[in-house]
Amino acid sequence: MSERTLVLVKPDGVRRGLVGDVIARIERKGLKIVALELRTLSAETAEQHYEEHRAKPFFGSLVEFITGGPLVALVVEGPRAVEAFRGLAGATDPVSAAPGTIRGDHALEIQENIVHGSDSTDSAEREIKLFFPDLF
Ligand code: RTP
Ligand code: MG
Repeated sequence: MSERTLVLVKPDGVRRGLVGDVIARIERKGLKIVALELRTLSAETAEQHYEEHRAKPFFGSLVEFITGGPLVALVVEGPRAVEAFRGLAGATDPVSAAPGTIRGDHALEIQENIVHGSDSTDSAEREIKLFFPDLF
């Protein structure tokens, strides 16, 4: 059964020229890209996207970071795509992320960790609606 997940190449990833690397890993894994857009998020969209973290101490900083430059949003499809992309991304903290993962290979800072991937099929549906309302 195929499912969809929302992937973001965050502004640090775009700034550092890592869009191609992330897309290559998605394609090499066999996942399919069904939507892709370069855009700069408004604070409102960023706050909605990261709603679950609203009460966390890093929320303000996270919103500032994610709106601080263009990002690339993708909808990625395939068997267990949510889990498959989380595997490609690696652990949230890039220092702990395994070498061979996107975060493990490219980052050291917990906030500037290159990519986002939905954490469940419910989150994926909510996030895809927010970024690509016309896709459903
Ligand atoms: P994401 O939502 O971006 O895919 O990352 P994730 O599921 O692996 O991690 P999550 O707990 O959802 O955190 C969302 C993003 O917030 C930033 N963060 N900063 N300063 C901090 O302690 C801290 N913790 C998390 C990261 O950019 C993380 O990806
Ligand atoms: Mg998350």
